Amino acid sequence: MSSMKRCMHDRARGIPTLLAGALTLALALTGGPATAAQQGTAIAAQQGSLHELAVAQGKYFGSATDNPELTDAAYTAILGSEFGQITPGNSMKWDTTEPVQGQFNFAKGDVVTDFAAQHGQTVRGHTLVWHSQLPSWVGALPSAQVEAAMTRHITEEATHYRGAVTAWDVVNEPFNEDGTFRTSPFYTAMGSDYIATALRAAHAADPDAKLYLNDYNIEGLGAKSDAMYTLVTELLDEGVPLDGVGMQAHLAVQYGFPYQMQANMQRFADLGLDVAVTELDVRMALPADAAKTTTQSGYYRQVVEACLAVERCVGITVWDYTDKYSWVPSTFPGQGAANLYDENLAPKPALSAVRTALGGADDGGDDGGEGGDPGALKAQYRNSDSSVGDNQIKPGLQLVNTGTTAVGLSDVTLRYWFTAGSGAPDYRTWCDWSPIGCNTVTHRVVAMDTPKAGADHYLEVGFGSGSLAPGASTGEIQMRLNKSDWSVFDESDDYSHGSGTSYADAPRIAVYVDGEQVWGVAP
Ligand code: G2I
Repeated sequence: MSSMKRCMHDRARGIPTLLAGALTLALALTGGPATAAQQGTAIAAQQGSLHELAVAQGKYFGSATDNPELTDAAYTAILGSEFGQITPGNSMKWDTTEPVQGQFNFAKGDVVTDFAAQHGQTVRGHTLVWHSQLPSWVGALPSAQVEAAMTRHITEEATHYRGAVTAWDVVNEPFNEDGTFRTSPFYTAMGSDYIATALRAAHAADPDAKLYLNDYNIEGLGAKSDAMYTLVTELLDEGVPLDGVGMQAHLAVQYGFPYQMQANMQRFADLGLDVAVTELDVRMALPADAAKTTTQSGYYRQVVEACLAVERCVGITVWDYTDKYSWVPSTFPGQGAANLYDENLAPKPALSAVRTALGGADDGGDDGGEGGDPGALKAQYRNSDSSVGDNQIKPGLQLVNTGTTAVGLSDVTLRYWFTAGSGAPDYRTWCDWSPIGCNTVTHRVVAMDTPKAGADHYLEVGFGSGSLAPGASTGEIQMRLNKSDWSVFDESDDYSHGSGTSYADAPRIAVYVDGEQVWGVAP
């Protein structure tokens, strides 16, 4: 068992103690009565902190942090109680740790690892080799000296944090958007070989740390994630020490949800790698409004769902947990509100969405649904597949709002149950066409813990955003799925399978709002 997994299990055994201590902790750190935000934290902790909920699913839940914030007692109370993993946002970067060649300074990073040790948290080290926040002396070195400087930097830092850092972002952001290698002093001096060299140096310095390559815009299928996939395949073939791929997940409501995030995670997992969501936030153009907030909650939820559906997805880290300390407004003027808690450390709808997605009890907070009567939804189905014995299942689905108020779609999911038969246990799912746009339709296959007659898996269909007006239908959503080895199904006994070729009400397809069933009969 890996050190990180071992630690997660140890923390799971420690839950009751943590729960009992949550309110005391909030009070102790401020030395006075708990503020509203702290009381909120204590209540949340009684229901299970984000990390405790994640541990129950075999994952961790973490947050970035930074040295200036660690003097904010209200902030650290939540950081220490809700999160089981922290990542230093800046304090382990090269400009901080080796500002002058050969002069190492780990004081700021040590503050972060000390905080983690005091709160039973693991630390993701971020980052050993990156083109940014790189002191100018590195770029000024003659090419022939860059490899030695890089190896020395990695060796010193990874050795210093042995035992305190469980996973390293060894190389950060190696790719351009089109999948070509990004230019940096390292690439200029060594070509893409710098990546293997860096991984080998990190492994030599700390053989127990999990070693990652980390990048943004590789969350979905696309040119950049293809480039990462090709790179890691080659590194593994060459026997280079590599444990995982970090997907930063700096999302924005205006850019849509990453295309096929779960399938993308799964393809890396299928190579034998761990996957981690390392820097999750979901920004928006300010001011926030109900629609953007609903979309944001849906994105957070979908990231959690994707991670939960992929066994090798080890956990999720948010880049930081509060709007108070977000990097977004200074980098994208006019944008913000990207985090789970607002600037006053009050929980936002996205927090409820994450908590619910992790299997926690709904705390009664508004998690971004748009109100309306959630019971007034129904599923309709038609069979778009004439063969019951081929290698694909093709349900046509539509969702209808039979009520009198609009329903926010980002909290709605549909389930179509089927039997897998023999063959590969992993799936490809497709939305082939829908008038609402397949890019707003999310889909995955979930294996049931307890198989039922005609059902050991279900196709889950959800929505990234949007709302359904009273009386409206999504129109048809042409879904399709296959096993990764294209082996055949026997659909004749599938619970949700029907033979009708035009749309009709489908009680064997269930509709859920916020995970609560509002239509249909489950097997
Ligand atoms: O840009 C967001 C993240 C993208 N992925 C890699 C991460 O390392 C990166 O983190 C951010 C930090 O959260 C920011 O805090 O990286 C930024 C720099 O690329 C950090 O911003 C810098 C400011 O630009 C500096 O002016 C400031 O001195 O933070 C520094 C320390 O507060």
